[in-house]
Amino acid sequence: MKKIKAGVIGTGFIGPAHIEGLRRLGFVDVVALADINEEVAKQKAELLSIEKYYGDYKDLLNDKDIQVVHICTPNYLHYKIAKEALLAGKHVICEKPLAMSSSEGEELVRIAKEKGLVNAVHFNLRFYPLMHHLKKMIEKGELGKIFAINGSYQQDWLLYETDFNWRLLPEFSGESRAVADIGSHWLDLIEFVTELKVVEVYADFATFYPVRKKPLNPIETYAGKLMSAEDYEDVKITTEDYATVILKFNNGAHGSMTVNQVAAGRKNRLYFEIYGSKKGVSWNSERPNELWIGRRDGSNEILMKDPSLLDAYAREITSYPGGHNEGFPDTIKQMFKKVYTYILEEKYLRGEKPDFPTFEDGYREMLICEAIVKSAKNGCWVMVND
Ligand code: SOE
Repeated sequence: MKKIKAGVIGTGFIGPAHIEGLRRLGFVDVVALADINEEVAKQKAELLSIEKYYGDYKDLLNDKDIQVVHICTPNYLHYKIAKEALLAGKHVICEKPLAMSSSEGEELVRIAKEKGLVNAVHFNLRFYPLMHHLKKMIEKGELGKIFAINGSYQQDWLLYETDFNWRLLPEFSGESRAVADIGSHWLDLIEFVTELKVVEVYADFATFYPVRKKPLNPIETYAGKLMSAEDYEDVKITTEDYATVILKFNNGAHGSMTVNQVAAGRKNRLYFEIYGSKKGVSWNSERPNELWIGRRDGSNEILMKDPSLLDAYAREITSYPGGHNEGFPDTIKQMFKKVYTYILEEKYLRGEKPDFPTFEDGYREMLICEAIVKSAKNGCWVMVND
């Protein structure tokens, strides 16, 4: 079988997860990686058994073997590298958020279109089979008219003032932190399953630690949990630890989203509940194989992920029978399977609609995020530009 060759830029927390997902497909060879300098790149390449390594991402972009580039760097590099990769003729899979501003996002959408290249943003949470199933339930009208959508995305890896990461600093992560980092997943997932659009937002932000203690040596995402409280310097923090956003949707539904990166005990929990005129549903990413379905005039139920019980659209992204849990790494594999099949079967050359999140979706999240930041600053309702 013909294999597609990929290169991964950035090998912190998420880069190795991309590499693992790609390897599980069987028809993709990860031939090279790039990191901040040659020494780090070499170390990571040995650790991950990757043939070629580059201390400068530009050399990876010039590598003629590589057809697809994965951008797994801190946020501030996404736009710059994605643009250069597209101009170098590579298909691009970029981490979220796509860029630092909607104008950058819009430019990437335009360039990808002009170049006719495949582009994807890593909103992998769509690829829990029950999320694909729920999308079909809603499409078939099983929930009725949607009235209310509420939920949260909460984590505790930044709970202590000694927890530190590049995401805390606006020059690396953008003006917003929690909303851009994890709120973007929640918003993308809700718009994906409901096919509704957020049209107006009202936000309240809080930064509980206006000053944090930064370790003198670099550390990776989530690694702070293992450090002791010494050798730190004080750093001023302006990005939000917490946000609650009230939402209005284009069908008249109302909702709210809370994001919190200092929520003790919540490791990485995306939660939502959607209430319609016929049924309600709720789901939590820490128990991803269970969907609660609520009724007023009958028994509530828990639908367990089992291919035989799912819509064909969801069955397509399950790899194991019921009772065999599929989790976070599986969402990555399933998303990449769609993207790489699209490339392999040259669907982009025929203009077929991609069935995965593209730069358009990344741009859309940038627009919502900007409206949320504006609302938090000005204390008023803000329309989402479209
Ligand atoms: C950190 O909050 C993070 O790694 C996010 O950036 C990811 O998108 C999420 O999947 C896990 O947490």
